[in-house]
Amino acid sequence: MADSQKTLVLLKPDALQRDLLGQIVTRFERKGMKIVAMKFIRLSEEMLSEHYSHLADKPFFDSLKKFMMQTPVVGMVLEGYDAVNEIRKIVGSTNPREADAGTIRADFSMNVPSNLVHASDSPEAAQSEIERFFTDAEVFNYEKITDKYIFGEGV
Ligand code: DAT
Ligand code: MG
Repeated sequence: MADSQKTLVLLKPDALQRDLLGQIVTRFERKGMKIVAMKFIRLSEEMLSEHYSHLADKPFFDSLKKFMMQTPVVGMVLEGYDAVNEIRKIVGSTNPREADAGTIRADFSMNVPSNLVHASDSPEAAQSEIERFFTDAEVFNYEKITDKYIFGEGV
């Protein structure tokens, strides 16, 4: 998997409450993204203050953190070509009503903060977010029999 990239995804409390975990994971799987880490995470206020530090001065900062602590979230690390951009494309724009049809946010949600999914927005953010939520031992390197079809140069 030369030049592949890793990105961090969180399936938010609304995804869990609405029984959409499977459908969302399926969208990443069907693209060919490899799930290299996955677990439940109970987010703390400290973790969220770091994770959403770019929003610290927004009026919705506290309610956003409360929303994210309502239930555990599902954290995932996905690997594939241009994973950061490709996953953001599949997830769609922040405001679900501005997101393109066919994206997760447009197809399954209508408002913020309940837009179902977090996805890293740059390779730098992906690296620090993966380190924030996962240890090295929790991120797996493994081969799948489909790798040559998905990541190879043709068959
Ligand atoms: P994204 O999640 O697309 O990377 P972001 O980093 O700007 O977007 O914001 C993080 C989350 O904060 C977003 O997914 C939902 C919430 N949010 C953003 N804008 C908001 C607003 N105006 N009111 C309430 N929540 C908002
Ligand atoms: Mg963001």
